[in-house]
Amino acid sequence: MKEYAVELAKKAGTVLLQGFKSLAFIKNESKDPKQLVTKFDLESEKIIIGGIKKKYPHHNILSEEAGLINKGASYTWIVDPLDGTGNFTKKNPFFSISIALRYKKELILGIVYAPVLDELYATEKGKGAFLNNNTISVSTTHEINKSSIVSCEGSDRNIIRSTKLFREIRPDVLDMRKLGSAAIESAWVACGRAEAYVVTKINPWDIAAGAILVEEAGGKVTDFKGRTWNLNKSDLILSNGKLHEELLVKINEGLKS
Ligand code: LIP
Repeated sequence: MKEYAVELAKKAGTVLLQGFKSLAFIKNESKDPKQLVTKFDLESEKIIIGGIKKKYPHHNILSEEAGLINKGASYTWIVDPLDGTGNFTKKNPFFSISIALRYKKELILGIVYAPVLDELYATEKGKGAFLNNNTISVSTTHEINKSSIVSCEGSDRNIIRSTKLFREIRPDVLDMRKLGSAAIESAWVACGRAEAYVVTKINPWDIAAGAILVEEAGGKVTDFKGRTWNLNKSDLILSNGKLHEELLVKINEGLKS
């Protein structure tokens, strides 16, 4: 199933790459300016969902544009055909495809593919995490003043809330950035380019593959109370594990302010 997911991600990536290179102007197909959907999200989704339906017709699929296709199965594919649509439309190469697979309540596979960066992150439960077939692991940094944090508000319309987190965390860390693709942001934690990713109100398709990548790379994923995370929880922190508790304190201080 992993090989097949990689194949679909690469196929969809080729289409996104062609669109990215050729595009002069990309139309937002959605009426809501904050809810970007381009024809490329839809084309990519068609390839991935079509592929899953063909090979695994009895599996459930949860996808950003198509919603939930519920077959009552134990397996659910969780797909973001274009994560970072805002970047894509602005010719920023930080966009990706995210494909995860859940068996019952457990994530068992995750693929994040960033076609312009030519980076393919892949993991399976219990088998470690890989970037372009090389093993990756979270960073060993445990000093907060040496840490780089990635962060975004997800689909939170209450921007003040995520700004509070930024205000509380930013003074104590080396750097804090918003990359514009949750899947890439989590993959960066998995490969040690950032110490943590802090996000509010994120959708399951944006984060599912990234979450299992971070766990398999030796990191930690929890909600803001430090409790076990699951796909129904949209506020979360993914970290290298070493700074997790310290960041949780800051997050909760920030939210109180
Ligand atoms: C996007 C995320 C991004 C987040 C946006 C949005 P999309 O996903 O990955 O980091 O800030 O709110 O959810 O919509 O491009 O798939």
